[in-house]
Amino acid sequence: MNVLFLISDDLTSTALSCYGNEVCQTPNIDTLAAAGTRFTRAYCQATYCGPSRASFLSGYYPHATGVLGYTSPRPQIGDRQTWPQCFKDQGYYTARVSKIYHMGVPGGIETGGDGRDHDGGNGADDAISWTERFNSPGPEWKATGDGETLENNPDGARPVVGGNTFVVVEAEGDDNVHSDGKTAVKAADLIRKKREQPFWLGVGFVRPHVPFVAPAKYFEPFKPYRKIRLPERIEGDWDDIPKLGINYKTSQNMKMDLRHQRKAVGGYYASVAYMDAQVGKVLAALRESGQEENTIVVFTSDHGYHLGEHDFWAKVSLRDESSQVPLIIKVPGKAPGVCHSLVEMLDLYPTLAKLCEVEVPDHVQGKDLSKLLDDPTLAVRDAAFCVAPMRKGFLLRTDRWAFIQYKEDASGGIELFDMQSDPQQFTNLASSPEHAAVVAEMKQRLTQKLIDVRTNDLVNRKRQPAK
Ligand SMILES: [Ca+2]
Repeated sequence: MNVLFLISDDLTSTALSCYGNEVCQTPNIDTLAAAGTRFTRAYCQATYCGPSRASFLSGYYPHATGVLGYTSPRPQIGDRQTWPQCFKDQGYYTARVSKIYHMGVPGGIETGGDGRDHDGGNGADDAISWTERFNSPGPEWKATGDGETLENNPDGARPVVGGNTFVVVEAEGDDNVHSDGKTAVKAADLIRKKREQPFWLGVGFVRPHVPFVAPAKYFEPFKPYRKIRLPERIEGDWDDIPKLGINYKTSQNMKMDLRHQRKAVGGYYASVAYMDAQVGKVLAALRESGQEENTIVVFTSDHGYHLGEHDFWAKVSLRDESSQVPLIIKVPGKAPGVCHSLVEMLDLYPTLAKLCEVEVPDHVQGKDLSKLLDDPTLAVRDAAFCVAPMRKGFLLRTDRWAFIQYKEDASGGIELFDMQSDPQQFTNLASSPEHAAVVAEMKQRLTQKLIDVRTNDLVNRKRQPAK
């Protein structure tokens, strides 16, 4: 079996039509979902690129390696095999196109590296994981077209800028002007190429990560932007949550009025629609190459995203919109299904290894999900674990509860949401006396989870400082 691993950047499942979005249409991802197993409760292990990617690629939780920022896990894991490396060592051709390990967006895409001095311009990449690797440079925010900076631009005086900033560009030209278009072309080439070995091909799309840049036609379904519906908001929503629970980007600190907010959602959706079209090209190439019946396809994102819920925007938050990820696994010959089990991105490494009969190293901290692909009513976990080191935050997500704690001793505050009666997470129950027992139990479970995470074969290893 080949593995085709498709990963979008900063994609919340709530923006996909196969996860219920009625405005943003993603027909290509939907087709894959209809033919595979769609997971409704998959969680990343960290809510921003660097630590999330280092985690599922290395097989360790962020607090096992200590990779909580934008570095490669390699100095921490020594000669232990990453997920693609494990396949490479057992006879696979492994390649990445564009962003698989962390890479700065838009900086790294503009330059074809990551805009930082890591690994010769390949970001937090890990050369030994790959037989070959390819970058997909693109103009990003400098693309020719109709551009506007939405963030911190109340009077409209700010020009279109780069960096991690909400910018929309309705671009001139076709799909292949941009990074993801080039990524699809390269991935299709690699799929068509006949080779002796099976492949593990990682295809990294950078949209819908900011800047929201796509060919103008992808914006049309979302115009006029004034018709975009923003999420429900309630009075006093922030009053019962700790300071660290207020996300790092909000409508207020980004100075985005309702017009800016609606355009941000429209720009995000256009970026998702553009990315979905590129996914379609890669899947068409797979079909045309005659390898659909011996290729496992995975589609996911490195973490989720807020589109105005609670007046929060972007990533980092540990609420479901940000910590939950889309996850579709299609295995040839297996019946399609929808699986509601809690699962983690860490589970991908052992699951794909099992499905491909590749030997999994002992260090891997995830669980094998392969039996869920035969029977989606099964469950493998009673909780998913996710962190936001930037906010010193920890999430333990069980069937019923979302328990979020800030700082290891909880001194930064606690949030407890009843996901059955309050799926939008409006009411923090952490200080309600009738939930004291639940809080105490979840606190204890979180403490134990961190102990388990830190009990691993790296513990006695002399750490090399991260690059
Ligand atoms: Ca990301």
